[in-house]
Amino acid sequence: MTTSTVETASPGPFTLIPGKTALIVIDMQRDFILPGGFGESLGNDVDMLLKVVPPLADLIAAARAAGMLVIHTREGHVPDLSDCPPAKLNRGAPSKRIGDPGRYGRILIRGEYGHDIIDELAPAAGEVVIDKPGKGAFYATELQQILTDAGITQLLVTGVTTEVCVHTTTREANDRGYECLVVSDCVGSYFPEFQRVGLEMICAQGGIFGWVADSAAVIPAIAALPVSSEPAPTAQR
Ligand code: TIU
Repeated sequence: MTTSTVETASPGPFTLIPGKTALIVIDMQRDFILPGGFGESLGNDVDMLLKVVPPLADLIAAARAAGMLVIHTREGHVPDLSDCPPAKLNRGAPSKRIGDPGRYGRILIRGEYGHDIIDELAPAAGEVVIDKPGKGAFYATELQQILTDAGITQLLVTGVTTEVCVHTTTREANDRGYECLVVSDCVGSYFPEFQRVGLEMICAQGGIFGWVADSAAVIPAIAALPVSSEPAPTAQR
């Protein structure tokens, strides 16, 4: 089997295994990325997340070209909020709460415009989209079954935010035995300090949660993989 290695990953080289690696793109939704959405209602500067979009678009394109499984996630809730615990709904003092009307429809509600993924990173036909009520992509979703069915053992982790949904998902994946490489310029935080420390925490202690490398290192490694001939899993949308 022809593998490909990201030599400059921290804490050490990360070898991509063709057919066993998936790209997961976490919560690149209008509600987090665009002004007027949930992220901004929490008091955050959403400009911090926009810079993730160009390198992530390039990474997704490389993964698609290699025939790699690409999985998108969306954080949100059903319209009656029955899947949103009061502890999440009532936390903090946002200017708008989950379910309130916002610039892009009801905030973080499935089916609303703001809940969907930004146009620049729209899922391609047939790509998996996981709707998740929590911060982690494994909690109360079909993700683990999809990965098992596809024979995936490694995840390239991207999306927002680094210290919240990216971290929670990486930790969940690590506990389930997946090897995770977090792509540093393809994850974003509203807080520069959290971005820096969040990435350090992933690969500290010999890679306690996984590996970290930037897209300039990961994209050529993906391009060097043989193109997978496996059929893409059925769309979940
Ligand atoms: N997707 C995700 O990270 N959800 C959040 O609520 N992130 C925050 O940083 N608030």
